[in-house]
Amino acid sequence: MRVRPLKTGGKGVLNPFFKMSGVETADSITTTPMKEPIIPILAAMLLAAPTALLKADDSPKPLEKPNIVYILADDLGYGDVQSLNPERGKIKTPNVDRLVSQGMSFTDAHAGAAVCTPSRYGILTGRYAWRSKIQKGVMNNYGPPLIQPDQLTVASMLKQQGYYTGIIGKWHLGFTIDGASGKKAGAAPGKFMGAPLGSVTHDGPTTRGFDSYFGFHHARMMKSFFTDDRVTQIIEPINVLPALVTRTQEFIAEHTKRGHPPFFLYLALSSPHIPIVPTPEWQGKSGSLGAYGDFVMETDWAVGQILEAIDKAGIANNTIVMFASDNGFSPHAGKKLLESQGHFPSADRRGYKADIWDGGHRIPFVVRWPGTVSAGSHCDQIVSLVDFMATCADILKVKLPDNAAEDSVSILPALSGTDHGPLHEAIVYHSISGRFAIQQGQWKLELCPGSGGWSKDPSDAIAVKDGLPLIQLYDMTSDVGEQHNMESKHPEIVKRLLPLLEKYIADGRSTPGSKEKNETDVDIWKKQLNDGKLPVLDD
Ligand SMILES: [Ca+2]
Repeated sequence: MRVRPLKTGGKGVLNPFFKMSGVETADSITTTPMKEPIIPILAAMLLAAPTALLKADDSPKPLEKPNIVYILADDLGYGDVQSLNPERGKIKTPNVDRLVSQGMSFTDAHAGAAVCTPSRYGILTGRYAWRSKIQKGVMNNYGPPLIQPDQLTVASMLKQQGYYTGIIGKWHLGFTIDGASGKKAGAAPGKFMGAPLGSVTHDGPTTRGFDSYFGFHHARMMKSFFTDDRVTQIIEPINVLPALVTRTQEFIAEHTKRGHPPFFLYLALSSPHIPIVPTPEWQGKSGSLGAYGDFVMETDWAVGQILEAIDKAGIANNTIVMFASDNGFSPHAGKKLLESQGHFPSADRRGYKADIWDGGHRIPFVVRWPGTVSAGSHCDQIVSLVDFMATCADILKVKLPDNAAEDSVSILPALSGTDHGPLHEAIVYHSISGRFAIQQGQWKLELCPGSGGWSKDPSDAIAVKDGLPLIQLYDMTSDVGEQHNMESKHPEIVKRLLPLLEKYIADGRSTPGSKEKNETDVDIWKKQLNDGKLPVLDD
């Protein structure tokens, strides 16, 4: 199922971590990978004096663990990256294109949900957000954190492995300000949405596995910038992206000094989400593509600055760089103008951010890891952003507990070119209104009659009014644009996929392991959005 490599670059050389798979895969989350050359020494030690391994002094020196830089764009469409959408993408993105040429790009990568909050929850926890309290929409204000205090995050897991963990940018997973939510947080109503200087949070990112935080909560409150647990700066939206870049450059320089532990940096960019505010030097740069085109170009510049900082620090060979977007292109960013200019931000897919159709949740996803990932390779495995946690655990040979990363599957076999067959049994998507879809191989079943989101061609309400079927089934190999509903032609597929989704919900997980509990009841049908109707399915 793989086409690789498209450009130069031979078969990837396996990272030494994978060559030592027989050495250590213990249950402990504190397992430490070791250098390959040590294996023969270890074997000799085992033969000569088995107890020697128990002495700390004789422990092998740990192999330097790869740094992990996860760059998350906000609302960047798959088709906004020119090299991924060469025919219908008109915005120049040379830096992300360079990353594509140096790493593996995924043609079928998806966010766990079609909007910010639940998508980010999935990235950091490896769990679909509809298992948490949030069943639709996003967090609109400050508020109690969605991630539970004792819940393992990818940051806390990596921290246990000796990583320094930092987040720069947008959180959008809830925290309270001085114990308060929303406007109670101190905003002057109608004037300034955000928390004033000096405001303190006691349940922010630094309580969820991150050693440091420099950023904001979400777009509407992006002026209030936190350093760790308090607001230390008020930054105008137009200056936010440059501020994130500067702080990231400093972070990389600081954390690559000799003797510093490996780091995980989660860089959640503010762009190209609204407010669309390119700086003066980028205004007009995309010509007829407007402010959004300019802002995507500035976002691409930001990625280039980060790659340059990594090169400058001399860590490129031991740093995994991942680049993704949290959901599809937002239609509020001016789709009419862009499409009139021949630029199609969802590429060949139907719909946009918020929708259950692919335009809502199919996103650009690129991984660069010299020595493991073949340069210029492409992968058509269906993968999810919720796979991040299991992938990191696999790289570090950590066994995750049953009550963590319940929906996360390691994509390491795809990255190292050793995958045979699908990584996921099936994958679940969720729209802004809480509509579900499940995809297994070519078949995608959607439990709603319309877009499930903002698109009106048709929206669910219009589809119900028009008497359209209350479910949609698409063959994503022959009908990638989701134009031909096959639900009546292939009831046997519906009968196969629906119980699988129901099982995933009931089991509290979609991966092997003990059954876990969701944090609330999950309403699979949302029949109030169907005028109270449920689909009639053949027995
Ligand atoms: Ca977003």
